[in-house]
Amino acid sequence: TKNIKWWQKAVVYQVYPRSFQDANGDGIGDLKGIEQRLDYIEKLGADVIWLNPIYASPDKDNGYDISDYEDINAKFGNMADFDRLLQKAHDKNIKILMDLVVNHTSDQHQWFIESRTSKTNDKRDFYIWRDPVDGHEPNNWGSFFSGSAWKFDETSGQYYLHLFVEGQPDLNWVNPTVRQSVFDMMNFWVDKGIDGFRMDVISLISKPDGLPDGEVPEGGEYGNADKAVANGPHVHDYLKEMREQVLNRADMMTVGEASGVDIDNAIQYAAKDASELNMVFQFEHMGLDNNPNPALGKWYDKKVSLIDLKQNLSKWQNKLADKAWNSLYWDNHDQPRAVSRYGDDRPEYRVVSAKMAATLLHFMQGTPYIYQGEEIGMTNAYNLKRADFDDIEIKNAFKYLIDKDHLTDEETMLRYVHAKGRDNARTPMQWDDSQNAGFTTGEPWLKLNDNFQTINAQAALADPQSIFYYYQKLIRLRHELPIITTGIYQLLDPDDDQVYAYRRVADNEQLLVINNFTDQVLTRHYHVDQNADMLISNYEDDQGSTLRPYESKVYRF
Ligand code: TEU
Ligand code: CA
Repeated sequence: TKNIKWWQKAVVYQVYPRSFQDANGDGIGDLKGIEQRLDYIEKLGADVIWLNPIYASPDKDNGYDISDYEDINAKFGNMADFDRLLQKAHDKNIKILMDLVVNHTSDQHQWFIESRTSKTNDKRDFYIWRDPVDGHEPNNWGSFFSGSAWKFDETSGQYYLHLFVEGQPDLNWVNPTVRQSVFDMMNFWVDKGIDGFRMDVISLISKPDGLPDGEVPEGGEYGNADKAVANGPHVHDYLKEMREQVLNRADMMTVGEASGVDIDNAIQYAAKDASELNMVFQFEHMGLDNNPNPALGKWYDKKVSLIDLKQNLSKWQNKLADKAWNSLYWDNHDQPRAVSRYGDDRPEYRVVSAKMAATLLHFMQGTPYIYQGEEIGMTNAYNLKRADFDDIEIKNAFKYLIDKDHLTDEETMLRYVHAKGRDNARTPMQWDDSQNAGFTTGEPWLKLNDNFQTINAQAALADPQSIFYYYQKLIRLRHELPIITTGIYQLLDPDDDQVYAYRRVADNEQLLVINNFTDQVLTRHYHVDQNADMLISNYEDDQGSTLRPYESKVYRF
């Protein structure tokens, strides 16, 4: 319990503002809507809200393309609405984590508008401009969202780099004026009293010298920019500089979204000495159910192997212990729904398996993140068809993988999108069974999941056995029992491909966490002390060595 930081005991609730609550009937969630729902988040017991980007943006990538960092997207409200939300959250002892998107800006940001006017403009060097090579792109990098990562600009005859969509030009962090401008902007928010930052693709800000080609996956057209760019030569210097200029000015929480980061990198980013960040979102467990054909990347519909999942999560638990700090997540606005991916969203198993997945994650060491709707077991949105999708990643994937590269067919692709697409997480929050699920009185910006009449917050709040109250209890247990924060993690039976069991061990106490990952009745024998208490379970009684479908139980002794 000594030296435990507040964010090590905290549970974060992620709010995707566009889809949380619409207060003015325009079909888009907004800041006033979040304010109206603070009681709900307080009831759940979360300590921190992470807000996805709410800044001015042309919304080419739902707010991850920012045109003014110090202004609020008019769809969401204005700065007074933000200030009031922050105040109201603080009144409830809920902290607010802001999304920081500084690998790139929007092409509508003033910096880029000036930068693209000419080669000699004093903002030219704010971005990454290169001459064509033999009339082509400067290197082979592909964008994360399909196609080339370079866009030719007629005005000056040069290309600019965009690792994401064309409207997201990458900032040139080598330029000290860029770094200073970013730090000044961050301090604007720190001065408002926000409680920390979630840093978008922060592992990509330092590009490798000479921008070398990336490896081309078999059957693919472009080089892997993620691998080529992640953990570049100066990223740790930049973060140390950010720590000195911004982060040390208050007791803040920081989490770096870190694609392409392995254990050794993570230990550097999130080292205990707090010279850089508090923790990172690592992606390894998110890639375990990728398509075996690397050219298709994440687009696939087979479930993860439990053995692989155990191996991976346990590696992170063990290797970061005492050196750095883990973040724990099953889903977010970029990932499908946890119950559909790691549990079983068939009606008879949805509730029990959502609780199982929650138990598995919430007894690990690290800071857990709950994505809006996860706490009521919202599922993937199988009712959306190609024309219904809004997400640029999904749209481009259809366009390239089917129409252009012929790597798959439309029907298969739709299956993959139903399993993995980002819009699964982005359909509006399901509050009740009224029209549009209580999300909006207008026309929702993205089609609702058609199961909202059975799956909604109102129903969950009325049912003492609901997933909501199970999450509430998980959060309370984490606040009350230091062993969940500090205990040593020990995986049991790494070769069991049906049950994920582990122990947390402290001086005079231990927890035994048992999770049946299947829809089968199984028999397993674990050593359970005579005096053990059942801390939490998703069934009403304990049948000892018999494990019912998706049964989860945690003993304490
Ligand atoms: O995501 C970064 C990232 O790595 C994504 O490409 C992720 O792999 C992908 O969405 C999974 O399908 C962040 C944000 O979370 C995402 O919403 C943004 O689109 C992206 O950065 C660009 O800012
Ligand atoms: Ca609105």
